[in-house]
Parts: sequence; structure tokens; C-alpha cells
Amino acid sequence: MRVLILGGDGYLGWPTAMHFAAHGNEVVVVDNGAKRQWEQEVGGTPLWDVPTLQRRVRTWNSMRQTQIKMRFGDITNYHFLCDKVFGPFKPEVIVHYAEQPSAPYSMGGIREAAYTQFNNVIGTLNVIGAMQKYAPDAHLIKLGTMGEYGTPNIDIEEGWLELEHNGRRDRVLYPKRAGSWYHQSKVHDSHNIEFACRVWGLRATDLNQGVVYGIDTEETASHPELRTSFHYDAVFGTVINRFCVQAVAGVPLTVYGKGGQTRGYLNIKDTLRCVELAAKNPAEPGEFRVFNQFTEQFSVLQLAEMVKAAAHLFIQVSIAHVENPRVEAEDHYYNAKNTSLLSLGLKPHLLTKGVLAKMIEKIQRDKRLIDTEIIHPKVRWKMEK
Ligand code: USQ
Repeated sequence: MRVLILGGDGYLGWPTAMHFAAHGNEVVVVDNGAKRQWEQEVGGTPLWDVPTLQRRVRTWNSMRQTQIKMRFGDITNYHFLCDKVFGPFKPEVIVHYAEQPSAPYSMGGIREAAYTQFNNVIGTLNVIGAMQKYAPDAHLIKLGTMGEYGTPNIDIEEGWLELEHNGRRDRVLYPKRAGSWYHQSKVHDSHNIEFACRVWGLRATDLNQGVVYGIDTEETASHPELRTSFHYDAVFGTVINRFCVQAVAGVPLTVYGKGGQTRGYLNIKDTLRCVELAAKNPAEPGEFRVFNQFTEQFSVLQLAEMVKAAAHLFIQVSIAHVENPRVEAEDHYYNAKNTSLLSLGLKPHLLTKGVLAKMIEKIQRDKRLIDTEIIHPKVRWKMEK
């Protein structure tokens, strides 16, 4: 397959590019290096230095037969996307990660909120526009988020809800109640993509992904210059990765508030497998399909206890209930469906003590690299007046 990876320099984009190339697909990655600028802006650089995308592509191409090609540019520029990417490459599969991915970043102020929504919503609109023009039969695999649903007091379905109202029935998009300007941007994307499928007959899979954790995939582990980013700061680090670093640094684990916040989680290796399964089993023309992409549900406090237990043989870990910088329910009902990817053949890598212990051990070897200044959250959901 000709596979286009948008956002190929990111935590998930780069491993996905290598995964598709390793399985014999023709891969083009696109990135504008924006994530590296946001890291500078908030002082949240990854634990291990990440070689430039150019260097990682060169390293991959020197080692493997299936080459990765790269285009440097911004997908909010429609002409770039058409003339340099879609026109020449005519992708069959588009995997779209090219978005500002951090909820705290988007809550930093109205500038950050507007930037996040412009970058994400306009970027995605350009992608569906270019698809319609150059690759109308291609399959869009869009990374959405479980955070689009929020924490409703009913079961979370996979994107759609069968509804009966005043004696009539219909199938509607599941109601959304996102928890940040970032999560809102993904809600807007979902609505725009559904419209494009309905009106232009495009085919799309919205992968509503949970919180990802992990350091390595098969390909990133194969050479130090092929590694992906691993964030632990309060803006770009996700909670399990952060807790593992905090355990090693000797900082009490930062459970926000009561810690009853429950979310879906998955290993980075499963992200790649889910995207691959979606690519091999495409949506039909005109179909807007939603898969909930997570393998397990945990509360934040459960996670902290699991990290503490996994670290316990070699480090003493304590748990702190810090004031929650976010506005979110800390004690709520949560029951989300995730059967679609399992029925396509996903075999989950579960979060066990062993997996956490391996992450902690690896971080421990480079403990000196941890900057404890970037661990505590500074962005608050309620803006200063
Ligand atoms: N949390 C803590 N302590 C911390 C960090 C986080 O208690 O030190 C809590 C948060 O308050 C939240 C939960 O852990 O309730 C998850 O937070 P997170 O920062 O790991 O994840 P989130 O902000 O939800 O966003 C991440 C990714 C985003 C993706 C999303 C999936 O950054 O790109 O869309 O996970 S989901 O959460 O399902 O929406």
C-alpha cells in the first residue's frame, strides 16, 4: 500500500512510519517540526534526545530495504499538501497524526486554544479537501481521542448511538462533551470528517484513542537513532509515562485530586497494530467508522498504586494527591466499548507489573537526565481573570 503518515516526527507517527515500512509498504512521512517548537516553548523536552526526522529517515533507509520518504511542510498550507504530497504520491492510506496533541498546552491561554484549533481543524479540513481532489478512494485513518466523549453517565459506544425519541428511532453521532480545547478540536474534526464521508463519499476511520504509554516498539528498539520521543513533563507527558519517571526521580506521584478519574489506556505497540488493522480492513466508500482504541480502563489512583508496586523492589515510591489543575470529574461512571479492534484481531499488550518494571528500569539507567523542574503542572484549566 502507498501509506502517507502525517505528523511523522511525533511520539506515535515515527514508530507508525517504520512499522508500515517494515511490512513492505511504500511510506511517505510529512512533518513541519512543530512539536519540537512547542517543546521549546514550554520547556518540555523528551527524556532521551531524539535525532531529527531527517536523520532517523536516513538511518532507517541505510538499514532497511523498504525506504521511507520525507516531505517537510505544514498541512495547514493547502497548496503544499496538494502540490508536494497528495498530487505526486496519491496515497491509498492516510494516517493523520499531525495535530497539537496536548490538553494542557491548549488550556495555556486563548492564544494556545486558538492555535490548537486552527492547526488541528484546518489541517484536517485540508486533508479531506486534498483527498477529494487527488485520492477519493483512499482511506483516511484519523487519530481521534476517547476524550471526545468526556465522562458521561451512560455507556460509551463506538462513535454512534442508537436512539429512540418520541417513538421514533435513529442512529446519531454519540454526544460529545470534551474536557479541553484540544479535545474539542478533535470533536470538530470528527464532525467535519463525517460530513465529508456523507457528502463526498470519502471513507474514514476515526480512531478514538485512549492514553498511550510505553517507550519502545520493535523498530524503535532496533537502533538508538530510531528512538521515538518520551515525554514526562506536565504538558506533553501522559500519565503512566510521567508516573514511571516520577518514581525514579523520587518525586511523589502526582495524582490530580482524588484520583478517581478513569480513562482507557493502551501500549504504544498496540497503537501501531490498531492502525495496521484499520488499514487492512478499510471503511466502505461514504462510511464514517469509529473505533474506540484502548485495551484497559484504570483510574489514576489505581495507576499510581500499580507503579508504586512495580517499583517497590528497587525504589520506595510515595503518592501525593496534588490540587487538580484541570476541571474534570474525579469520581464518575465509566464504561466504554472497545470491541471493534478486538474483533479485527487485536491481541492487547496488557499493563502488568512486569511492563511497568521494565519501563522503570530503563529510565533508572538514565536517571541523571531527568529534569524535576518540568514535572509539576503549571497550566490551570480555570484562566486567571
Ligand atoms: N493526571 C494525573 N496526574 C498527572 C497527569 C495526569 O492525575 O500527573 C490525570 C489527568 O488529570 C487525567 C488523566 O490523568 O484525568 C489522563 O491525563 P493525561 O495527561 O495522561 O492524558 P490527557 O490529557 O487526557 O491526554 C492524553 C494525550 C492526548 C490523548 C488523550 C487520550 O495527551 O493526545 O488524546 O490522552 S484520552 O485521555 O482518552 O482523551
